[in-house]
Amino acid sequence: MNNDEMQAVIEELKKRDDFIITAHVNPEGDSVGSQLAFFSILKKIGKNAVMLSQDDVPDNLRFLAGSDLIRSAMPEGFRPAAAVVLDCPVIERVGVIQKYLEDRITVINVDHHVSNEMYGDVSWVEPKMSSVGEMAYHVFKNLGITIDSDAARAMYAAIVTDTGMFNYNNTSGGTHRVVGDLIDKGISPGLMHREIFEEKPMMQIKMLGKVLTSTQVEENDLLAYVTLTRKMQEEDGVTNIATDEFINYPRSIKGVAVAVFFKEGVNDGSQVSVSFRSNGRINVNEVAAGFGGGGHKNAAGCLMYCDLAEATRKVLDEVKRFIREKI
Ligand SMILES: [Mn+2]
Repeated sequence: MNNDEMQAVIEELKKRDDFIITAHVNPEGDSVGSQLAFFSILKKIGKNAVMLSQDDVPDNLRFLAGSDLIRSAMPEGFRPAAAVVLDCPVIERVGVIQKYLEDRITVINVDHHVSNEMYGDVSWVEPKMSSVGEMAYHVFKNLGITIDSDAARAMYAAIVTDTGMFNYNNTSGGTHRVVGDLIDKGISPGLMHREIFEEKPMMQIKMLGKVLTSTQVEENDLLAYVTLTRKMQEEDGVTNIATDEFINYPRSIKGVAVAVFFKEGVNDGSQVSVSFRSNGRINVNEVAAGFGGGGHKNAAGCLMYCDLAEATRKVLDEVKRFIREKI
């Protein structure tokens, strides 16, 4: 662990009084869970904090206590001295919240993406940690403050989502020791799992069905990809379905080294979001970086500003080049 970086962050938390806490657009378990964890930390050391997010908390995370306090605009008259920016490899990932990060505000960058640009006045980055939720746990421990069951749930949600239910390679012994302690605070993994992963809207399952029928494999089954078109999304009149798990299906095909998920924008057909997963050696962070995106070695993403056909061709060409080079 980068202890000096963590200490520098803790010093900033102690030094200031009024904070905003924010994370990336399209929030998921780690961004919401880590915001709630840092909110709890700041409250417990007697600070004022406001959680800000461009986008709403997704339905499956609204059971987390305090998630209703996450708002999209700064409260009237609140003048923060510092901003805790979580789970964002580049500052632009906060979206419109960036307008509140004026020059006089100290930016405290806490993240676990290997691609992090160290943009903070203070930056603490742990590429080996599963999640920012796991990092937050170490802040609690370091400050010697009690983790109540709400904070334990928030950190558990962050970790269980960012590790793909402890399936991904970012799950370490350290992750499990943290989770073991969180469970000892009285939380129920079964209930957490049910809330986060098994309260899906029926339409999500139907959409998954359509996406699965699009599955293609190439390069001797080393490359698998699926596509969600704008038309598929519009057919059923639903466009706000959570699709982040869909990439796990092509990834789970035997022998696949790289899986790709193409999702055509609903409002704007000239925008395609692309998710990558890899099993083993191929670093999809590098693939995504070639298109202005980023992430981790085995999980990354980028946004393409072209039509679906062009995005598919460009991305697959690049993935194939990586496969031929590395395998
Ligand atoms: Mn994360």
